Amino acid sequence: MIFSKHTDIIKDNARKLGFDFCGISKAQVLNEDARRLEQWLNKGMHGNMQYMENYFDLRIDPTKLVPGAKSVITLLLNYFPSDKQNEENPKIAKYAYGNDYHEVIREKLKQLIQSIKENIGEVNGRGFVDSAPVLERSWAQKSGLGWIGKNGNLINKQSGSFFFIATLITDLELTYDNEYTKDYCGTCTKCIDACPTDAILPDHVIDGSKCISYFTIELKDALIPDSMKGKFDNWMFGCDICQDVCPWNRFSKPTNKIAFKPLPEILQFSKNDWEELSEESFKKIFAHSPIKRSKWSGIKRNLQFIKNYS
Ligand code: B12
Ligand code: SF4
Ligand code: SF4
Repeated sequence: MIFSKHTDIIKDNARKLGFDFCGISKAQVLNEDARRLEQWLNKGMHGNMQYMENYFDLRIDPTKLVPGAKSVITLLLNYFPSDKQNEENPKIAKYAYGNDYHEVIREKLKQLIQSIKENIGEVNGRGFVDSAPVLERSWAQKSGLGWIGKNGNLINKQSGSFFFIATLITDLELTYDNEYTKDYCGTCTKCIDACPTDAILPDHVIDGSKCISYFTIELKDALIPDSMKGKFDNWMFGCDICQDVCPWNRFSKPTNKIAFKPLPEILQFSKNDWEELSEESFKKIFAHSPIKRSKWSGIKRNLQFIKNYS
Protein backbone atom coordinates (compact mmCIF):
# COMPACT_ATOMS: atom_id res chain seq x y z
CA MET A 1 0.00 0.00 0.00
CA ILE A 2 1.53 3.28 -1.14
CA PHE A 3 0.30 5.32 1.91
CA SER A 4 1.97 3.03 4.40
CA LYS A 5 5.19 2.95 2.36
CA HIS A 6 5.32 6.75 2.38
CA THR A 7 4.51 6.76 6.10
CA ASP A 8 7.39 4.40 6.83
CA ILE A 9 9.79 6.57 4.81
CA ILE A 10 8.76 9.70 6.75
CA LYS A 11 8.92 8.08 10.19
CA ASP A 12 12.27 6.53 9.35
CA ASN A 13 13.69 9.87 8.22
CA ALA A 14 12.27 11.66 11.27
CA ARG A 15 14.10 9.16 13.47
CA LYS A 16 17.33 9.62 11.51
CA LEU A 17 17.07 13.37 12.02
CA GLY A 18 16.94 12.79 15.75
CA PHE A 19 13.24 13.29 16.51
CA ASP A 20 12.22 11.06 19.43
CA PHE A 21 8.63 10.41 18.40
CA CYS A 22 6.59 10.89 15.25
CA GLY A 23 2.83 10.49 14.92
CA ILE A 24 0.48 11.30 12.05
CA SER A 25 -3.09 12.50 12.00
CA LYS A 26 -5.59 13.34 9.28
CA ALA A 27 -5.72 17.09 8.60
CA GLN A 28 -9.17 18.21 9.72
CA VAL A 29 -10.99 20.93 11.63
CA LEU A 30 -10.53 20.70 15.40
CA ASN A 31 -14.10 21.41 16.52
CA GLU A 32 -13.80 20.64 20.23
CA ASP A 33 -10.51 22.53 20.45
CA ALA A 34 -12.07 25.49 18.67
CA ARG A 35 -14.67 25.69 21.43
CA ARG A 36 -11.98 25.46 24.12
CA LEU A 37 -9.76 28.04 22.45
CA GLU A 38 -12.65 30.45 22.01
CA GLN A 39 -13.57 30.23 25.70
CA TRP A 40 -9.94 30.66 26.69
CA LEU A 41 -9.66 33.82 24.59
CA ASN A 42 -13.04 35.17 25.74
CA LYS A 43 -11.93 34.85 29.34
CA GLY A 44 -8.75 36.79 28.57
CA MET A 45 -6.49 33.89 29.57
CA HIS A 46 -4.00 34.93 26.92
CA GLY A 47 -3.29 38.17 28.81
CA ASN A 48 -1.50 40.51 26.44
CA MET A 49 -0.33 37.71 24.10
CA GLN A 50 -2.29 39.39 21.30
CA TYR A 51 -0.90 36.99 18.71
CA MET A 52 -3.15 34.28 20.18
CA GLU A 53 -6.20 36.21 18.94
CA ASN A 54 -4.93 36.17 15.36
CA TYR A 55 -5.73 33.61 12.66
CA PHE A 56 -8.38 31.77 14.69
CA ASP A 57 -9.70 30.03 11.54
CA LEU A 58 -6.24 28.84 10.53
CA ARG A 59 -5.39 27.72 14.06
CA ILE A 60 -8.33 25.33 14.20
CA ASP A 61 -8.09 24.15 10.58
CA PRO A 62 -4.78 23.02 9.04
CA THR A 63 -6.33 22.91 5.56
CA LYS A 64 -6.71 26.69 5.74
CA LEU A 65 -3.12 27.14 6.93
CA VAL A 66 -1.74 24.86 4.20
CA PRO A 67 -4.18 24.67 1.29
CA GLY A 68 -4.79 21.09 0.17
CA ALA A 69 -3.44 19.66 3.44
CA LYS A 70 -4.22 16.00 4.04
CA SER A 71 -1.94 15.07 6.94
CA VAL A 72 -0.48 16.61 10.08
CA ILE A 73 2.81 15.00 11.07
CA THR A 74 3.73 15.69 14.69
CA LEU A 75 7.28 15.37 15.97
CA LEU A 76 8.61 15.39 19.52
CA LEU A 77 12.14 16.34 20.49
CA ASN A 78 13.38 15.68 24.03
CA TYR A 79 15.20 18.56 25.73
CA PHE A 80 15.57 17.19 29.26
CA PRO A 81 19.06 18.30 30.35
CA SER A 82 21.65 16.11 32.04
CA ASP A 83 22.98 19.00 34.12
CA LYS A 84 21.32 20.96 36.87
CA GLN A 85 21.51 24.64 37.73
CA ASN A 86 23.15 25.55 40.99
CA GLU A 87 20.15 25.58 43.39
CA GLU A 88 20.77 29.06 44.78
CA ASN A 89 20.83 30.75 41.39
CA PRO A 90 17.89 32.50 39.70
CA LYS A 91 15.92 29.67 38.06
CA ILE A 92 15.62 29.17 34.33
CA ALA A 93 13.21 26.75 32.61
CA LYS A 94 14.99 23.67 31.28
CA TYR A 95 13.85 24.24 27.71
CA ALA A 96 16.08 27.32 27.64
CA TYR A 97 19.34 25.76 28.83
CA GLY A 98 20.82 25.23 25.38
CA ASN A 99 20.46 26.68 21.89
CA ASP A 100 17.18 28.14 20.71
CA TYR A 101 14.88 25.26 19.75
CA HIS A 102 13.25 27.33 17.02
CA GLU A 103 16.55 27.44 15.16
CA VAL A 104 17.43 23.79 15.86
CA ILE A 105 14.02 22.37 14.92
CA ARG A 106 13.45 24.61 11.90
CA GLU A 107 16.62 23.18 10.36
CA LYS A 108 15.49 19.61 11.07
CA LEU A 109 12.06 20.29 9.55
CA LYS A 110 13.71 21.69 6.43
CA GLN A 111 15.75 18.51 6.13
CA LEU A 112 12.69 16.33 6.68
CA ILE A 113 10.79 18.11 3.90
CA GLN A 114 13.81 17.76 1.64
CA SER A 115 14.01 14.02 2.35
CA ILE A 116 10.29 13.64 1.56
CA LYS A 117 10.79 15.40 -1.76
CA GLU A 118 13.78 13.22 -2.62
CA ASN A 119 12.20 9.92 -1.61
CA ILE A 120 8.53 10.42 -2.39
CA GLY A 121 8.24 13.26 -4.88
CA GLU A 122 7.09 16.84 -5.22
CA VAL A 123 4.75 17.47 -2.27
CA ASN A 124 3.52 20.61 -0.63
CA GLY A 125 4.62 20.66 2.98
CA ARG A 126 5.30 23.30 5.63
CA GLY A 127 7.03 22.81 8.94
CA PHE A 128 6.06 24.70 12.09
CA VAL A 129 7.38 25.00 15.58
CA ASP A 130 5.81 27.05 18.32
CA SER A 131 5.18 30.38 16.68
CA ALA A 132 2.65 29.48 13.97
CA PRO A 133 -1.14 29.26 14.49
CA VAL A 134 -1.12 25.51 15.12
CA LEU A 135 -2.57 23.81 18.21
CA GLU A 136 0.51 21.67 18.68
CA ARG A 137 -0.46 19.81 21.84
CA SER A 138 -3.80 18.82 20.35
CA TRP A 139 -2.15 17.41 17.23
CA ALA A 140 0.33 15.46 19.34
CA GLN A 141 -2.57 13.89 21.25
CA LYS A 142 -4.53 13.25 18.06
CA SER A 143 -1.45 11.55 16.57
CA GLY A 144 -1.23 9.11 19.47
CA LEU A 145 1.89 10.57 21.12
CA GLY A 146 0.44 11.07 24.58
CA TRP A 147 -2.26 12.74 26.66
CA ILE A 148 -2.73 16.34 27.72
CA GLY A 149 -2.15 16.36 31.46
CA LYS A 150 -3.92 18.48 34.06
CA ASN A 151 -0.90 20.79 33.82
CA GLY A 152 -1.76 21.36 30.14
CA ASN A 153 1.37 19.65 28.85
CA LEU A 154 1.54 16.76 26.43
CA ILE A 155 2.77 13.76 28.41
CA ASN A 156 4.29 10.70 26.80
CA LYS A 157 3.91 7.59 28.94
CA GLN A 158 7.44 6.36 28.27
CA SER A 159 9.27 9.67 28.50
CA GLY A 160 7.30 12.37 30.30
CA SER A 161 6.71 15.94 29.09
CA PHE A 162 10.09 17.62 28.59
CA PHE A 163 9.64 17.63 24.80
CA PHE A 164 9.31 20.27 22.14
CA ILE A 165 6.51 19.74 19.69
CA ALA A 166 6.80 20.47 15.97
CA THR A 167 4.40 19.82 13.10
CA LEU A 168 4.73 19.30 9.39
CA ILE A 169 1.52 19.83 7.46
CA THR A 170 1.44 18.30 4.01
CA ASP A 171 -0.86 17.52 1.09
CA LEU A 172 0.42 13.95 1.10
CA GLU A 173 -2.05 11.27 2.17
CA LEU A 174 -0.57 8.95 4.80
CA THR A 175 -1.48 6.19 7.24
CA TYR A 176 -2.90 7.71 10.40
CA ASP A 177 -2.14 6.83 14.01
CA ASN A 178 -4.93 6.36 16.50
CA GLU A 179 -5.79 9.26 18.72
CA TYR A 180 -4.50 8.85 22.30
CA THR A 181 -7.68 8.33 24.29
CA LYS A 182 -6.24 7.34 27.67
CA ASP A 183 -5.44 9.81 30.43
CA TYR A 184 -2.97 8.66 33.06
CA CYS A 185 -3.31 11.63 35.44
CA GLY A 186 -5.90 9.70 37.44
CA THR A 187 -6.56 11.24 40.84
CA CYS A 188 -3.17 12.98 41.00
CA THR A 189 -3.28 16.75 41.60
CA LYS A 190 0.42 17.41 42.26
CA CYS A 191 0.74 20.08 39.56
CA ILE A 192 -2.38 21.93 40.67
CA ASP A 193 -1.24 21.89 44.29
CA ALA A 194 2.28 23.05 43.41
CA CYS A 195 1.53 25.91 41.01
CA PRO A 196 2.36 29.02 43.05
CA THR A 197 0.08 31.36 41.05
CA ASP A 198 -2.99 29.09 40.78
CA ALA A 199 -2.76 29.15 37.00
CA ILE A 200 -3.91 25.52 36.63
CA LEU A 201 -7.68 25.34 36.52
CA PRO A 202 -10.02 22.35 36.28
CA ASP A 203 -10.58 20.52 32.99
CA HIS A 204 -7.01 20.96 31.65
CA VAL A 205 -7.37 24.71 31.34
CA ILE A 206 -4.30 26.85 31.99
CA ASP A 207 -4.81 30.52 32.68
CA GLY A 208 -1.88 31.78 30.64
CA SER A 209 -2.27 35.26 32.10
CA LYS A 210 -1.39 33.90 35.56
CA CYS A 211 1.54 31.69 34.57
CA ILE A 212 5.08 32.61 35.70
CA SER A 213 6.23 31.71 32.20
CA TYR A 214 3.95 34.42 30.81
CA PHE A 215 5.12 37.09 33.25
CA THR A 216 8.81 36.35 32.85
CA ILE A 217 8.89 35.81 29.06
CA GLU A 218 5.82 37.18 27.32
CA LEU A 219 4.95 40.29 29.32
CA LYS A 220 6.84 42.88 27.34
CA ASP A 221 7.70 46.35 28.56
CA ALA A 222 5.41 46.14 31.56
CA LEU A 223 5.76 45.70 35.28
CA ILE A 224 4.91 42.37 36.90
CA PRO A 225 1.70 43.00 38.87
CA ASP A 226 1.78 43.40 42.65
CA SER A 227 -0.57 40.43 43.03
CA MET A 228 2.35 38.18 42.06
CA LYS A 229 4.67 39.42 44.80
CA GLY A 230 6.22 36.55 46.72
CA LYS A 231 4.93 33.90 44.31
CA PHE A 232 7.78 33.42 41.85
CA ASP A 233 9.88 31.04 43.93
CA ASN A 234 13.09 32.44 42.37
CA TRP A 235 12.03 31.71 38.74
CA MET A 236 13.69 34.29 36.49
CA PHE A 237 12.88 32.87 33.03
CA GLY A 238 9.95 30.47 32.52
CA CYS A 239 8.82 27.95 35.12
CA ASP A 240 9.04 24.17 35.38
CA ILE A 241 7.22 23.55 38.65
CA CYS A 242 4.17 21.78 37.19
CA GLN A 243 6.45 19.47 35.20
CA ASP A 244 9.07 18.92 37.91
CA VAL A 245 6.42 17.60 40.31
CA CYS A 246 4.75 15.37 37.71
CA PRO A 247 5.32 11.67 38.48
CA TRP A 248 5.51 10.89 34.75
CA ASN A 249 8.71 12.91 34.50
CA ARG A 250 10.50 10.36 36.66
CA PHE A 251 11.05 8.62 33.33
CA SER A 252 12.72 11.59 31.62
CA LYS A 253 16.06 10.71 30.10
CA PRO A 254 18.65 13.36 29.25
CA THR A 255 18.70 14.53 25.64
CA ASN A 256 21.66 13.50 23.50
CA LYS A 257 21.38 16.60 21.30
CA ILE A 258 24.56 18.66 21.43
CA ALA A 259 22.56 21.77 20.48
CA PHE A 260 20.65 21.53 23.77
CA LYS A 261 23.77 21.17 25.90
CA PRO A 262 23.40 23.81 28.63
CA LEU A 263 25.34 27.04 28.34
CA PRO A 264 27.79 27.19 31.27
CA GLU A 265 26.46 30.67 32.18
CA ILE A 266 22.91 29.29 32.52
CA LEU A 267 24.07 26.70 35.01
CA GLN A 268 26.52 28.86 36.92
CA PHE A 269 25.43 32.52 36.93
CA SER A 270 24.59 33.69 40.43
CA LYS A 271 22.19 36.54 41.22
CA ASN A 272 25.22 38.78 41.37
CA ASP A 273 26.51 37.67 37.96
CA TRP A 274 23.11 38.37 36.39
CA GLU A 275 22.95 41.76 38.04
CA GLU A 276 26.35 42.77 36.78
CA LEU A 277 25.77 41.50 33.26
CA SER A 278 25.94 44.29 30.69
CA GLU A 279 23.57 44.47 27.74
CA GLU A 280 26.49 43.95 25.38
CA SER A 281 27.64 40.75 27.12
CA PHE A 282 24.02 39.53 27.35
CA LYS A 283 23.63 39.86 23.59
CA LYS A 284 26.90 38.07 22.96
CA ILE A 285 26.47 35.16 25.39
CA PHE A 286 22.80 34.53 24.66
CA ALA A 287 22.78 35.22 20.91
CA HIS A 288 21.47 31.70 20.20
CA SER A 289 19.59 31.13 23.44
CA PRO A 290 15.80 31.26 23.96
CA ILE A 291 16.56 33.72 26.77
CA LYS A 292 17.07 36.49 24.24
CA ARG A 293 13.27 36.56 23.86
CA SER A 294 12.98 38.40 27.17
CA LYS A 295 15.73 40.82 26.16
CA TRP A 296 18.27 42.13 28.63
CA SER A 297 15.74 44.61 30.03
CA GLY A 298 13.20 41.83 30.68
CA ILE A 299 15.76 39.70 32.49
CA LYS A 300 16.73 42.69 34.65
CA ARG A 301 13.06 43.35 35.47
CA ASN A 302 12.50 39.69 36.43
CA LEU A 303 15.64 39.66 38.52
CA GLN A 304 14.60 42.78 40.38
CA PHE A 305 11.18 41.26 41.03
CA ILE A 306 12.46 38.00 42.49
CA LYS A 307 15.14 39.82 44.43
CA ASN A 308 12.63 42.15 46.06
CA TYR A 309 9.81 39.68 46.57
CA SER A 310 11.11 36.13 46.84
C1 B12 B 1 0.74 30.49 24.23
C2 B12 B 1 1.69 29.45 24.77
C3 B12 B 1 2.08 29.53 26.11
C4 B12 B 1 1.45 30.54 27.08
C5 B12 B 1 0.04 30.04 27.46
C6 B12 B 1 0.01 28.59 27.95
C7 B12 B 1 -1.14 27.77 27.46
N1 B12 B 1 -1.43 26.72 28.18
O1 B12 B 1 -1.75 28.03 26.44
C8 B12 B 1 2.49 30.55 28.23
C9 B12 B 1 3.49 31.68 27.99
C10 B12 B 1 1.93 30.73 29.63
C11 B12 B 1 3.19 29.22 28.00
C12 B12 B 1 3.87 28.53 29.00
C13 B12 B 1 4.52 27.34 28.81
N2 B12 B 1 4.74 26.71 27.64
CO1 B12 B 1 3.91 27.25 26.00
N3 B12 B 1 3.08 27.58 24.30
C14 B12 B 1 2.17 28.43 23.93
C15 B12 B 1 1.82 28.18 22.45
C16 B12 B 1 2.55 29.23 21.60
C17 B12 B 1 0.32 28.20 22.15
C18 B12 B 1 -0.53 27.36 23.10
C19 B12 B 1 -1.99 27.54 22.85
O2 B12 B 1 -2.47 27.34 21.75
N4 B12 B 1 -2.73 27.95 23.88
C20 B12 B 1 -4.16 28.11 23.80
C21 B12 B 1 -4.79 27.10 24.72
C22 B12 B 1 -6.31 27.22 24.69
O3 B12 B 1 -4.40 25.89 24.17
P1 B12 B 1 -3.75 24.68 25.01
O4 B12 B 1 -3.42 25.10 26.39
O5 B12 B 1 -2.69 24.04 24.18
O6 B12 B 1 -5.01 23.75 25.10
C23 B12 B 1 -5.50 23.13 23.94
C24 B12 B 1 -5.32 21.64 24.01
O7 B12 B 1 -4.56 21.29 25.13
C25 B12 B 1 -6.74 21.12 24.06
N5 B12 B 1 -7.09 20.31 25.20
C26 B12 B 1 -6.64 20.26 26.44
N6 B12 B 1 -7.31 19.35 27.13
C27 B12 B 1 -8.22 18.82 26.31
C28 B12 B 1 -9.19 17.88 26.54
C29 B12 B 1 -10.04 17.55 25.48
C30 B12 B 1 -11.10 16.56 25.72
C31 B12 B 1 -9.89 18.17 24.20
C32 B12 B 1 -10.75 17.81 23.06
C33 B12 B 1 -8.91 19.11 24.01
C34 B12 B 1 -8.08 19.42 25.08
O8 B12 B 1 -7.64 22.23 24.10
C35 B12 B 1 -6.97 23.45 23.95
C36 B12 B 1 -7.43 24.12 22.68
O9 B12 B 1 -7.02 23.38 21.59
C37 B12 B 1 2.39 26.74 22.23
C38 B12 B 1 2.89 26.45 20.82
C39 B12 B 1 1.77 26.12 19.87
N7 B12 B 1 1.77 26.73 18.72
O10 B12 B 1 0.92 25.29 20.18
C40 B12 B 1 3.51 26.63 23.29
C41 B12 B 1 3.71 25.29 23.97
C42 B12 B 1 2.36 24.77 24.37
N8 B12 B 1 4.47 25.63 25.23
C43 B12 B 1 5.30 24.76 25.56
C44 B12 B 1 6.06 24.83 26.76
C45 B12 B 1 7.25 23.90 26.89
C46 B12 B 1 5.69 25.74 27.78
C47 B12 B 1 6.26 25.79 29.22
C48 B12 B 1 6.54 24.44 29.84
C49 B12 B 1 7.54 26.66 29.19
C50 B12 B 1 8.20 26.90 30.53
N9 B12 B 1 8.89 25.92 31.10
O11 B12 B 1 8.16 27.98 31.04
C51 B12 B 1 5.11 26.55 29.95
C52 B12 B 1 4.07 25.58 30.50
C53 B12 B 1 2.83 26.24 31.03
C54 B12 B 1 1.64 25.29 31.05
N10 B12 B 1 1.44 24.61 32.18
O12 B12 B 1 0.94 25.16 30.05
C55 B12 B 1 5.35 23.58 24.61
C56 B12 B 1 4.62 22.37 25.24
C57 B12 B 1 5.34 21.04 25.11
C58 B12 B 1 4.54 19.94 25.76
N11 B12 B 1 5.20 18.85 26.08
O13 B12 B 1 3.35 20.02 25.96
C59 B12 B 1 4.65 24.20 23.33
C60 B12 B 1 3.85 23.20 22.50
C61 B12 B 1 5.78 24.83 22.48
C62 B12 B 1 6.54 23.80 21.65
N12 B12 B 1 6.50 23.91 20.34
O14 B12 B 1 7.17 22.89 22.15
N13 B12 B 1 3.00 28.77 26.73
S1 SF4 C 1 4.59 26.79 34.52
FE1 SF4 C 1 4.62 27.37 36.71
S2 SF4 C 1 3.22 29.10 36.93
FE2 SF4 C 1 2.84 28.14 34.92
S3 SF4 C 1 1.17 26.70 35.28
FE3 SF4 C 1 3.07 25.53 35.55
S4 SF4 C 1 3.55 25.71 37.77
FE4 SF4 C 1 2.01 27.26 37.29
S1 SF4 D 1 1.31 16.17 38.16
FE1 SF4 D 1 -0.30 14.60 38.24
S2 SF4 D 1 -2.17 15.65 37.59
FE2 SF4 D 1 -0.46 16.95 36.99
S3 SF4 D 1 -0.04 16.37 34.88
FE3 SF4 D 1 1.31 15.10 36.16
S4 SF4 D 1 0.14 13.21 36.53
FE4 SF4 D 1 -1.29 14.74 35.73
